[in-house]
Amino acid sequence: MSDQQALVGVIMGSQSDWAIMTHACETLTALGIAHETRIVSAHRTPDRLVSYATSARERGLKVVIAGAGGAAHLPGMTAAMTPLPVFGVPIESKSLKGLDSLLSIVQMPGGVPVGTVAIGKAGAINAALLAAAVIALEDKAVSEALDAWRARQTAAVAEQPSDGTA
Ligand code: RP5
Repeated sequence: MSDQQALVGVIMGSQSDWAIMTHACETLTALGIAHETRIVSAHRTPDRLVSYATSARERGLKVVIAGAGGAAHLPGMTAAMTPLPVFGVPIESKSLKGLDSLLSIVQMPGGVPVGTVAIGKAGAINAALLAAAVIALEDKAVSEALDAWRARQTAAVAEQPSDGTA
């Protein structure tokens, strides 16, 4: 989807976050939503963060998904510098299992919101689905793709549990 205008910016604090953030991108791709990916660290590349966040809206992005771990300032600092909706994905950290990431991202002061999702893969997928829901408000194709995705998910749930031998 690199030939299309990206609607969602998927950013992450480190290459090490990609194993989780790739699930956000896979979900966006499944829904036909053009997106871009960047490594943007609040601590290691602060100038890149300022440039990315302050230009996000004028470049045509509609939503930013930001994943970070540990002292996870990336989503909050991004939200401070763009009026776009920002969804924060807490990455599981080695020392505190992502609780540090979660609290860093979710505890924003009133007035600077970050929509914070679950730690790890589930959060990355759900951030993409939330981004899709925002875009679907004004995009019929994405709205239909999201409806179909949800219908497939529902259809995949068996009525009865199985022991796996059937
Ligand atoms: C954060 O520090 C990143 O988002 C990452 O989750 C964490 C560790 O980064 P690396 O030391 O693996 O580059 O900024």
